[in-house]
Amino acid sequence: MTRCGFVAIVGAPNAGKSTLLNRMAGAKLSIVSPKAQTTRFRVLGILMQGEAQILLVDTPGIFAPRRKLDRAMVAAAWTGAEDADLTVLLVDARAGLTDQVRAITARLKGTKRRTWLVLNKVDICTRESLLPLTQELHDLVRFEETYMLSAANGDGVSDLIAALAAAVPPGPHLYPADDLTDIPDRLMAAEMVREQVFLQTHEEVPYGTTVETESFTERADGSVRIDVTIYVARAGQKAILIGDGGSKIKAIGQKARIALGQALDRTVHLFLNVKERSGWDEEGARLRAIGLDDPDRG
Ligand SMILES: Nc1nc2c(ncn2[C@@H]2O[C@H](COP(=O)(O)OP(=O)(O)OP(=O)(O)O)[C@@H](O)[C@H]2O)c(=O)[nH]1
Ligand SMILES: [Mg+2]
Repeated sequence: MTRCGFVAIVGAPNAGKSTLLNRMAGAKLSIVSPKAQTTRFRVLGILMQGEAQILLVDTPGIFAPRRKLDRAMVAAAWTGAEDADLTVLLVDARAGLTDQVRAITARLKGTKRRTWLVLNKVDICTRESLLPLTQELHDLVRFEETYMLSAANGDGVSDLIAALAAAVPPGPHLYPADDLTDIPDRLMAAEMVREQVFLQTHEEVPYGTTVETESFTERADGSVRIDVTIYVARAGQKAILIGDGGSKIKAIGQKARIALGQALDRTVHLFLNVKERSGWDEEGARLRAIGLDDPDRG
């Protein structure tokens, strides 16, 4: 009997949701950085485990949003949870029960949906801290199951996969067995560039940036030419992104091209263009370009 179901991974920013998705899927599908609010939209990872197809949904971290962009991100996270057969609350065990985690549990508590607790980053925690944290969280939400793991080094991840394979409902598979995700290559290209912006710039620059693929052209030799625009909110951010003599944008392009070549499994010619566009983070069209719904339109 085949099984298939959506499993949404929700949690505070920086809990390690994208790292866990990539680890479980065995491929880099969702971008990761040490900075909070890296993921901006839902990312699907398709995982085959015996007869089961687990449709993992990575979501943006949930926090108190202000900008339209932030509100759209948080809405996408909750929609991911509401559309799923099962929700995994991922908690950074070292950070513990923060106000952000508390706020998420308050909302999860009200749902009748199946919810599991997963404590992450056990590689940087003391064992003694894990049980009291589990207890505190169980006092807030009725979790069906609890797992402890390290998404970074993989410890404990196979147990979670096996349990999810048994827990998703019976039913036909929704995707071909060898698909890894449904993310279009154009969006993957923009994301790999945005990841480098998150890794190579600091303070407000990553948050002032959005990335869109303008053109994606296959060449006769099997390689692909990709033109990407990086929008920034302010002139100062543009100067930082370009760097002295173009050094920063060059470094961003080099790293992104390598990651993208691996993701697409072909030679990539990547061209980056930086444009200033103040207020992009309040623009519905910029949000739709990355697959987010405008939170101010019903
Ligand atoms: N030590 C350790 N670090 C981890 C682990 N899992 C993730 N990290 C690190 O935590 C940071 C955040 O990881 P992400 O996967 O981007 O976190 P996220 O929950 O997707 O974050 P947002 O997309 O911003 O909500 C990165 O620096 C990861 O390398 C883990 O198990 N152990
Ligand atoms: Mg993420």
